[in-house]
Amino acid sequence: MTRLSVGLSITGPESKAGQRCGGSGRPQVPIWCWSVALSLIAGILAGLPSVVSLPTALAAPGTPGVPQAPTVVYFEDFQNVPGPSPILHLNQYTGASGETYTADPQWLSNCNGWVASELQATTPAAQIADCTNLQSWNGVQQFAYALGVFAGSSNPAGNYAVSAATSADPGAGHVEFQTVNNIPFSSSNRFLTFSVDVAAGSCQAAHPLLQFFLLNSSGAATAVGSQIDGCSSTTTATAPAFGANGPATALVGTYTSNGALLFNGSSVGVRLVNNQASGTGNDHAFDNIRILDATPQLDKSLQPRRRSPRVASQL
Ligand SMILES: [Ca+2]
Repeated sequence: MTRLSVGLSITGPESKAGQRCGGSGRPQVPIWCWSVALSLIAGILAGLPSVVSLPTALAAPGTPGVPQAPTVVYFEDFQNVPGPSPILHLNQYTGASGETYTADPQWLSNCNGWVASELQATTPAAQIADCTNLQSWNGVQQFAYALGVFAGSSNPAGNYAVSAATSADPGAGHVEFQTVNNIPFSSSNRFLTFSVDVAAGSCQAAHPLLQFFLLNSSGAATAVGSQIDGCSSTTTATAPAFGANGPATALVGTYTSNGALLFNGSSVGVRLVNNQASGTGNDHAFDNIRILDATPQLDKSLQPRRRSPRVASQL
């Protein structure tokens, strides 16, 4: 903690003896100094309107020493499906606020990009063909279940998440998720960041390497924070036996960016790029994407709050 010492002194016109009010080495402030100071304050106040309007605080009331939770600017949980059927690809899904999404072709094929749940069919022909086998499709459904467990859902089987099970090499640097249109956001000078829930398996092989970007009003992308290793969580969640698979345990976590972007503009978008080229491993699913307003707030207080003139108080 940085501690600052704040001194209070009164300065005013020089006395006839050439000494300044509050000058160094004076143990007490003379009465005439107080008179001069009060006269000056009265003069200033006389020129002010009777009611002074203070600017509205931009942040919540302070809780010194206790960081406040960020404000959620945008949230997508992929639950706004019409039902278990049809099974949608990410670019066919529309969020509750009307938001739509897209991805590069590599992340809309080969068992990637399905908005999946255990409520859906266990043996759908199109998904089995896309995933190359039944076990991989059912594994995608179990990832969604594990993310539901992790998020505390009372019905994990009803949780939908986006699959990224890579039945082929996707190549590095392709877009795995992106908002089609920016989300309206009218504030300025705000620090924005994001978080995402990820479930990952096959972590003995290649790890998902996820880099998030924020898009400004003109579509320019800026990386926010460091690349996320989707296998770096130490938390696990288990989906019970389902379809052709036995119980499946995934590494699960909420990954919050370690950076924030000072943002100005009228709208903001999100882009997720996977920098892992391999499909040997790189098996995951994602859910609960949030854009967060993490603008820092400075709380200040003086201790003690009241002091005599020229006596320091700690800020
Ligand atoms: Ca969900």
